[in-house]
Amino acid sequence: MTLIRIPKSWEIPETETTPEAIFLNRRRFIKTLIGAGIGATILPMDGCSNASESKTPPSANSYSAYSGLAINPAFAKVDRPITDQSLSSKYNNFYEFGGSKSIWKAAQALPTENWQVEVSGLVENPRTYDLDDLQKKFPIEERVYRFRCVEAWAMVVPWVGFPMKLLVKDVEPKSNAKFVRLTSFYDPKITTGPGFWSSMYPWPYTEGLRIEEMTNDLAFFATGIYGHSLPKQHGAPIRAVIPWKYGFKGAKSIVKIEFLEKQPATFWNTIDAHEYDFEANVNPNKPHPRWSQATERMMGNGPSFTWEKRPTLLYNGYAEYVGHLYNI
Ligand SMILES: Nc1nc2c(c(=O)[nH]1)N[C@H]1C(S)=C(S)[C@@H](COP(=O)(O)O)O[C@H]1N2
Ligand SMILES: [Mo]
Repeated sequence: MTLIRIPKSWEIPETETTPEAIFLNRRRFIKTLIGAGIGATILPMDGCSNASESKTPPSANSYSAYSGLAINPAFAKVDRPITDQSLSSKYNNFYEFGGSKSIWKAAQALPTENWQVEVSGLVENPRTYDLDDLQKKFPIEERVYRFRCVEAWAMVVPWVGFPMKLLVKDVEPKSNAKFVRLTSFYDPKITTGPGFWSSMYPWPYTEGLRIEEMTNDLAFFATGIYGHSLPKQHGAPIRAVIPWKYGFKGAKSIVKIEFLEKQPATFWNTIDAHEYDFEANVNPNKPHPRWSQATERMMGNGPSFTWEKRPTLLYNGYAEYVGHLYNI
């Protein structure tokens, strides 16, 4: 039992419900400056929380429409309306391009031409796919999924892509492969992120799954959203979507997929394992160390940002698909 009252997320000002920025900001600054012999008391605690997301000139967010897209009837809709793309495409987490939610302009610097994804490690068929290979090889479909960030904001979006299990089958993991590590694009000349302190993060961004999680029906590689290719801020040209886990598990702009025997170190888990556990399943009964996870803020589906308070669902509503993985 803790005596510290955990405020409901609605009671926390918006700036404090961004643990993946503010918290890190403070903690790592404190560590670094203390390391440099500067006392923590003189720190401007919030002074660095605004990312310089306007450094990159805005350019057209160009993407191409998928034609003849198959909608998977099993995932054609959920019981909430689809979030308007004018909202979801302007409220993102992509730390490579800034520490705020408004990184969509800065993310246009991501170079997505001639993209390649290297698959290696404990597999029979290591290989490098280009984006065309992936989209020809695996049937592309649309799925409407709930999405829940660990920070308590949530949305409903129609992803376009293919189930991870098809790729797993294609490369044939060896029997000792137990985990997968997904690595995001990183080039410090381009992914300049939240200014000078970006170098304090354990770049590149990596995430990981158990193989049984990766081969679950729901685990998805998205190459598109809303019927068109992924905008850069959503992790173009290919990102992971694991709808029963907190959003940070879904690495964006993937360049490498490695099959491993041991659980890999991951980005947020390395920063703070207590706040960002490796499993990271959405669970209303397991509070984040700094706030309750019992409710979520669903992004409005109108033209402006409104937030609807909703109860958080166990496994984000996907218990029937994934419950057996966790012995419930
Ligand atoms: N490479 C990379 N992937 C990432 C992140 C990131 O900062 N970098 N943020 C994660 C977090 S915390 C969330 S909530 C989702 C946000 O996805 P969206 O911006 O497309 O909604 O991306 C995840 N994938
Ligand atoms: Mo997140």
